[in-house]
Amino acid sequence: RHRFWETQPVGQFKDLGDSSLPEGPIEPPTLLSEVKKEPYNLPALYEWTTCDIDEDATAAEVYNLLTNNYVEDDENMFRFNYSKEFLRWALRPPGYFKSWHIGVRVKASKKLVGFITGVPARIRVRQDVVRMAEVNFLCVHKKLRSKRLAPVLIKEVTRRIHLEDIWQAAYTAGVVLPTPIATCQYWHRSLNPKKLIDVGFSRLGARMTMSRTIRLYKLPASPVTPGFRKMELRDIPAVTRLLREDLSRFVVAPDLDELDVEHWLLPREAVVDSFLVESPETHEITDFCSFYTLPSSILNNSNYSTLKAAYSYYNVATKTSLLQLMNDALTVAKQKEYDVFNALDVMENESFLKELKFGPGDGMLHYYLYNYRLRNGMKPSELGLVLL
Ligand code: YNC
Ligand code: MG
Repeated sequence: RHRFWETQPVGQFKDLGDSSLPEGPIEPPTLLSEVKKEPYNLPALYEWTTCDIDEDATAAEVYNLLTNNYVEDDENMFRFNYSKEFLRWALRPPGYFKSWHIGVRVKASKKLVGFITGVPARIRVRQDVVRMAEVNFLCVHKKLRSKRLAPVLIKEVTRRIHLEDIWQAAYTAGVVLPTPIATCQYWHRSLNPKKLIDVGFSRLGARMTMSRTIRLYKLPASPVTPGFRKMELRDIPAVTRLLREDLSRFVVAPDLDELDVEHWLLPREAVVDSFLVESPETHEITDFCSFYTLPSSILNNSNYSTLKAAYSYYNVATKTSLLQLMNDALTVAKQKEYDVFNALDVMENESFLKELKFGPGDGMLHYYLYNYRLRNGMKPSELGLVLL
């Protein structure tokens, strides 16, 4: 059934109930000298390229490939529209490898038609902190689909990851592959219900009028928690302590140090937003919330071209209730004119989704590990990892 994935060191469907299989790496590392030195063969019309996303021209090519060919919803109404600045953030974390930003070009025209990336991360699985790659942005131009190019891209990124002596990876996909460690659901909280209904993202509820709907989703003009403010450079040590403590509760979570927190969580305009609560009395940092910005192109609508979406990222509540903290996050997202706030049912998120008027989305997000077996599936609430 999965001609490619059946050949890879991933949990296989046939092994799902087998409790005799050990948790941990499926295959041991090989000697670096045994890793293939040459890139995998592409069909004759295509060639490999390493994409330097810092170059404006290359960033524009990647941006255009993804804008026109990347992930769409099931009904082909919306397509992810990652910004260039977002891509630079996502692809250049501490210790990144340029060689893991891989493109495929048409030899004759040099047109970019394929892409895949990895970035390094330390991910903890139970007690075991593992050096991994986070693999993302796999994309093949619409005109070249179903030609088995994706397995070649995946094998090539795997080879280049192995060359850095890394043997495990984490990734998410909307499709079911062998085999998910967890299956999560997106929930959506309307901030601009009129636009969401106009573009077909949501529908007017039964026995609801537009004005009642607008009132239903109304938020305060500003956050209500005393001491709620934007995260700054000086907050990195306190935020790192708060996050490390919180993430220790999950079965799978990133192992973040201060450099990671500076990169992944220090606010960047229209890329990532982070807020915290500083106690007005003790000046202690007690709570933290964050979201990233990922607009979607609206396909075939004459009034609107983009949906401005915020995605819940890492949140920690110790003194403030998570409910109030997330209502403040919704409030700042509304102030910043986002149309919708999205969240997965990972971590503690279930505890606020219904109460804060999120509605379940259609379509699932499956989480995977490469070359690492986890014996039983995990509940979304046991996952402490958000990939972009
Ligand atoms: C997918 N999303 O099952 P089998 S998510 C992984 N992730 O293989 P072809 C995928 N595999 O089943 P197409 C996949 N989608 O026969 C399909 N596959 O074993 C598998 N869409 O290849 C599929 N981006 O080239 C099948 O298919 C084989 O032309 C078929 O290309 C697929 O970034 C794709 O959704 C996704 O651009 C490139 O449809 C194309 O359809 C496309 O004939 C729109 O491929 C955009 C889109 C995917 C977003 C993402 C995470 C990717 C993870 C890849 C796996 C990483 C493994 C770890 C590697 C490092 C290891 C170390 C160390
Ligand atoms: Mg293909």
